[in-house]
Amino acid sequence: MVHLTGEEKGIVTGLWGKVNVDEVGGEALGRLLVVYPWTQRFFDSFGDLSSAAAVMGNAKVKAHGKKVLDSFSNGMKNLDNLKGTFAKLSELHCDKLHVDPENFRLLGNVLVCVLARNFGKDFTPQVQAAYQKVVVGVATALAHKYH
Ligand code: HEG
Repeated sequence: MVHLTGEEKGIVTGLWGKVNVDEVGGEALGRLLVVYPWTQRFFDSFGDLSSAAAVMGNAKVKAHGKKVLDSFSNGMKNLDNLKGTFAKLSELHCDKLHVDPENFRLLGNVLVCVLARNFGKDFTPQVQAAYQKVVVGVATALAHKYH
């Protein structure tokens, strides 16, 4: 299990307060679908995903990205209990959605890229290190109930 120091928790929650959750979720999910196109197979009801521009402008991608990031935000408030926080969602993604947990890791890294882009020079290596721990922690928690 990942462990964040008190300082890292402060870094992560401090920056998260400035994140535009409505935008960043859609941006991260959209980029996941563009950069790793095989992930589109989970979203065949989302309509036009035929080009990068179509994906990034797709309203369903934006809405689902927001839903995912809201859930991620909930994890940020429960950094000491990620496995408990994501237990139900882990079961859902395994049993009902059949999402390969590797995709959680890919999305986490894409999210770090989006944060780096949005925060520019404020996204120092120290900030990145703290966030990488969080995204690994969330991905591990989401994979925890897989069988
Ligand atoms: Mg998942 C639904 C959270 C990564 C594919 N995802 C959901 C829902 C939440 C969620 C909260 C709604 C659950 C519900 O309806 O009760 N997802 C979530 C998180 C993360 C994640 C927190 C990672 C940080 N999801 C993820 C990835 C994929 C995926 C990487 C596939 C590449 N999620 C997926 C699909 C659905 C959800 C296909 C159902 C979408 C729908 O049809 O509404």
